[in-house]
Amino acid sequence: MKSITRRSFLKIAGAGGATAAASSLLPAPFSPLSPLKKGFKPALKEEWVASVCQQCPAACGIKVKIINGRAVKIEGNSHPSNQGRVCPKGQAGLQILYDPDRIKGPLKRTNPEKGPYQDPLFVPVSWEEALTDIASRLGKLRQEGKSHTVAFMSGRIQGKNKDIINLFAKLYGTPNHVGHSSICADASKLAHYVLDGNKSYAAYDWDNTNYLISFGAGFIEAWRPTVRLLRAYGQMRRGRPIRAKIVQVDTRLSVSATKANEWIPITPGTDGAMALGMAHVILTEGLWSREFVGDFTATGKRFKEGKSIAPEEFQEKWTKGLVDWWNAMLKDFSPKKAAETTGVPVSTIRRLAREFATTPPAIAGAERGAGAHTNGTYNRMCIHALNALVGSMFAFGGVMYQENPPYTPLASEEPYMDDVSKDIDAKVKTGELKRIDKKTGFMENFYQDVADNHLKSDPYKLNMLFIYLTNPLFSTPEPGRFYEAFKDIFIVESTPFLSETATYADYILPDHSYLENTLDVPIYPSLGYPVVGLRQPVVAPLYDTRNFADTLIELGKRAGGKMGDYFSSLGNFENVLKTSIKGLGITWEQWQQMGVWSKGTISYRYKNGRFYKDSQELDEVAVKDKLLKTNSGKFELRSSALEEKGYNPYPQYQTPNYATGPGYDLYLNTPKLITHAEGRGANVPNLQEIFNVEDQTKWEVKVHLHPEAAQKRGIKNGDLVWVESPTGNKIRAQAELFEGCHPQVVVIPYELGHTAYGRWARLRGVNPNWLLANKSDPLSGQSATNDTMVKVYRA
Ligand SMILES: Nc1nc2c(c(=O)[nH]1)N[C@H]1C(S)=C(S)[C@@H](COP(=O)(O)OP(=O)(O)OC[C@H]3O[C@@H](n4cnc5c(=O)[nH]c(N)nc54)[C@H](O)[C@@H]3O)O[C@H]1N2
Ligand SMILES: Nc1nc2c(c(=O)[nH]1)N[C@H]1C(S)=C(S)[C@@H](COP(=O)(O)OP(=O)(O)OC[C@H]3O[C@@H](n4cnc5c(=O)[nH]c(N)nc54)[C@H](O)[C@@H]3O)O[C@H]1N2
Ligand code: SF4
Ligand SMILES: [Mo]
Repeated sequence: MKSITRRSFLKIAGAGGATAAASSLLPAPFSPLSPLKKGFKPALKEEWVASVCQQCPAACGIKVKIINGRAVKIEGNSHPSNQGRVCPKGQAGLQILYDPDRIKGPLKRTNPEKGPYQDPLFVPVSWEEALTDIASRLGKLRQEGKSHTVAFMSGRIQGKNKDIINLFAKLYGTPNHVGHSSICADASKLAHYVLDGNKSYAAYDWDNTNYLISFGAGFIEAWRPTVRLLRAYGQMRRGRPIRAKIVQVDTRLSVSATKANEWIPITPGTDGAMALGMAHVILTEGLWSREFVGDFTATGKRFKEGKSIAPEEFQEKWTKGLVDWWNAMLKDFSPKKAAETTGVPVSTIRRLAREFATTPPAIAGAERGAGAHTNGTYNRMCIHALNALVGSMFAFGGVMYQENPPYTPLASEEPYMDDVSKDIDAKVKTGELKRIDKKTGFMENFYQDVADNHLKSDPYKLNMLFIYLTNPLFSTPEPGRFYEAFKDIFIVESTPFLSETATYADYILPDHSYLENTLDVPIYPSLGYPVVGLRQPVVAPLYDTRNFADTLIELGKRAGGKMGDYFSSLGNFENVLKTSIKGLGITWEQWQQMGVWSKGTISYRYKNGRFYKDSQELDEVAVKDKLLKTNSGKFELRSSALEEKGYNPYPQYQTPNYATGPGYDLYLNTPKLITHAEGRGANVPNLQEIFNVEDQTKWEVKVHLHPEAAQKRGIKNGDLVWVESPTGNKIRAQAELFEGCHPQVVVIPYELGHTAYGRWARLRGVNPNWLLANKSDPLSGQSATNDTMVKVYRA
């Protein structure tokens, strides 16, 4: 209401008309009447600038209203993903830009002691002084043969800045660019890779699907991209004659669950077992897609519980290993067994399996609820296998992958590698030199283990660490490990905010805030076709800050030698982007004006047993090349990729390796709410004002417990309780009794509990990560966020 009033007021004022009626609608303290009376002039210059949001990874297109050089309003731009909409986090972006606690220029630490209670005693320095010192330290370490002890840790890295970090690391001579993907959602990507050859999140044809079963993915509050999903939800439920059915499998009654047709509470970590039970039903009841999966060679044959099938009895089409999977895993995994494991009734598993298989096109989706467990990859494989059984891969209304944007590649760095960088590169390739995270097998990163490895000098100690858009002292399990580890590392932070990690920095070389920054931002897999937004400054930088990519390019130039030559040839980051977008066929000016480039169409489709590119049928070779990229070119239910590396190749259920002990009898769940802007939303007042729509809390978190669990412990609504975990840490907060908690689950939303960051975030609420044990899925490296058990008692 308020905004409408204000807007209509501006209209009237702009037209120079009477203002009394409009102004009387405004509450007194905000009334612009008085300045107007004193000769207030309507805006001199009013414009909209297109850019890209950074409050979460969804990369929505935004347009920002600028009046006389000041950003006053954020709205959605016409971008294919968000189509003119933004979520509350996107709206709140001005509070990032105009945050009074932003770091206003480079800072240097003067207190040599680092610790949770140590004031860094930062003093302002010039860019020149900071860069000269850092460049000389880098040079010295390199000369001493320690270039590999320099590392980068990065978080929300969206576009070509990733290439810049990787190029810097390669030319300088370190294998250590550790991204945060292993505390994010790597199990999903790996499950896709081992089954269908695509190491990627999937895209989904939401508008045309008729059935979604979501295993621990926050369909309309998290997952990604949130606004796209909110739009899809509207379309699925109201935008067409036949409504899609949505089933939310979750350990709590989330907003997504309340908005679904059904909420299926499940024992944490057992989603894979439920999916296996469903697969068993689909096969024994003959509900699989004959066109995608194939069929028995003889009529009348069936899958029967407990009975093996001979391989020659079944002729597969686009899957491979179905019979082996059935014999090894599925034949005995009856709905009864699935029910015992998951706590979901047999009749429900049966019914959902039947619905899923008979309501095409159907999607089995999942995210961190199923994946952030020690059995995360296998859980996700069981779920993703359902998509193959019903023929949803690349189908209309089904699951797809997304083409990458056709960027023009940057000049190859190979000719610019000198003896040091070549030597490091060779040692990494032969395995002689490990990364600091000691990632193995399929892992992309093993971020959460960096602290322990450094502390144990295994494989070595780090000397220098660059931090970009990540906050390990807050976001990791048992962050105390990082507080200990980072004491003796020389840290260069790029944050515009004094985060927990920044309090350990030796230098802060502050990045622009996102509304002052420049970056290409491709969307996550979602629409099925590539879209790249341009994040561009909507106002001139308020302070003495620099784009982190430009800071690195500058340090690269100062390295001299071949590395210096390479970075000099790049020039600056804007040039990098201008070169890259040539392949997109858009000019810089067009991109600036539109804020987005999009391919606009999905090329690849599957229909009735055949694959097509733009209606041209593909042969098996093309399918293997473009779509089912496994060794066999099939959806491998017996994964050759896993088998090659000596792992059990089947989608299967393994009991999670919960962190527990005597008396730890409740599972801890620390989900994201829609107001969660990664770990950065605690310092945004407008988001804190609406923080938790479920329990109506603002500026704090409560410990959610099922009333029965509370009663057993003598806990009443509003009591202060301790939550204690096997890490030895405990946190205290108010209890909120909620029937929407699984009776064995404690829910503490993730976002608050900062000891640093800014005046609004600091010392408000609790950070449940102090309770989480550092456990991981050995296949993907995914941090097992959901596998810690706790005890709860009255404080
Ligand atoms: N609002 C918001 N959205 C975001 C982000 C953000 O910062 N804010 N960040 C984005 C990022 S980086 C990511 S990785 C995605 C993650 O997206 P999601 O994975 O969807 O988000 P989470 O909240 O981590 O977990 C989802 C759900 O899993 C449930 N859950 C926990 N344990 C279990 C279990 O054992 N089984 C089942 N079935 N459910 C369980 C939780 O209750 C929660 O509802 O979100 C993205 N979208
Ligand atoms: N318990 C629990 N833990 C979780 C999750 C959960 O659901 N529950 N979710 C996990 C997931 S999915 C993810 S992706 C991670 C995210 O965790 P992180 O990768 O740590 O990301 P953030 O917490 O958002 O921290 C980003 C940091 O970057 C800095 N920063 C902010 N803006 C800018 C900028 O514009 N430029 C630069 N250079 N720096 C900036 C700030 O210091 C900020 O603290 O957390 C994980 N941790
Ligand atoms: S979904 Fe993410 S990118 Fe889109 S407006 Fe919300 S916070 Fe911004
Ligand atoms: Mo994430």
